[in-house]
Amino acid sequence: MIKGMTFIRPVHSAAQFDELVSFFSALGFEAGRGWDQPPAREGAASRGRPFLAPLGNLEFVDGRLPTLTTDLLVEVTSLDAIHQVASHWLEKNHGAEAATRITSIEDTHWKSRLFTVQPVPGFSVAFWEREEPLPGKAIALEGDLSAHEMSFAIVAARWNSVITERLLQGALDCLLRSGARREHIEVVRVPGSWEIPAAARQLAERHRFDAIITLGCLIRGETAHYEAIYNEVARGIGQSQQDSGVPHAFGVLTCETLEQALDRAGLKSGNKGFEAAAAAIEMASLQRRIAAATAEPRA
Ligand code: DLZ
Repeated sequence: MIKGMTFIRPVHSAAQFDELVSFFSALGFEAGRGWDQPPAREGAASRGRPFLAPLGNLEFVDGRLPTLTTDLLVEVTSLDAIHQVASHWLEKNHGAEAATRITSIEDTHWKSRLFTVQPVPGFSVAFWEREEPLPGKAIALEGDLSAHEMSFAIVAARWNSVITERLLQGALDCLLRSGARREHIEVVRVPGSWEIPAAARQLAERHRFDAIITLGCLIRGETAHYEAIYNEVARGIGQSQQDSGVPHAFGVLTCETLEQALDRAGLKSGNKGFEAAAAAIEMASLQRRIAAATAEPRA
């Protein structure tokens, strides 16, 4: 099964390597797991620093290219903000030369806007944004799956921890791959699912988090008053969401058996922790978009 693609870019000096790492970090790319290799007997030392984006693809083009002069195309959602960060980085690192290394934002022949920047000589990146975010579809307000600059709290129950720890790993995996930073994720553990609503509410009321992710596992066969507990947990989480206005993702599994719970925690039927985190990101993003779209009264 294909898992990922890596576009390797050799850099021929330590200074340029450091500059590229600084530039890509400044723009908010998530850093992958880097590596440093000491000098081998007949070779020099080497190091690698991967940068990740939520989506990537390798595109072959026959005919007119989207842009002629670039090594890498990066699709973004806030092109003007990215242009500002790139210009600022260039001014800080290259002073008077900065203006010669970045173009202004221009329309393309493919219903998009684009600019090109050269963080180091010989390597250029083009950033672009679609004019129509959903080509072919009616424009609707929708959240995306970028968790960049977002904060999350995860409330995980310890009861049935063999399941809830897997849900937690799934949720963290989703948040980190989507651009959230580890230091912007607060993990809170509670004894059982019954305690999730109280902790979720307290966290939501701080208004420090863009969304709350709740993770627990109730197994019918092993839980007395299963229906009553489940209903109360669901009601409590829903009420915390409505009262606070902070999105709460519901990742509390309700299963007949432990085997069924394992399937939903990463074995056969996906990982519901991952899915809950994706829903949390989308709702946090949607909330920002609704706020932005409705800030000004219609003319
Ligand atoms: C007591 C209990 C039982 C029987 N079963 C579960 C369960 O399947 N999943 C779960 O998350 N928690 C369970 N609990 C613990 C309660 O949620 C709660 O933590 C305790 O009753 C203490 O208030």
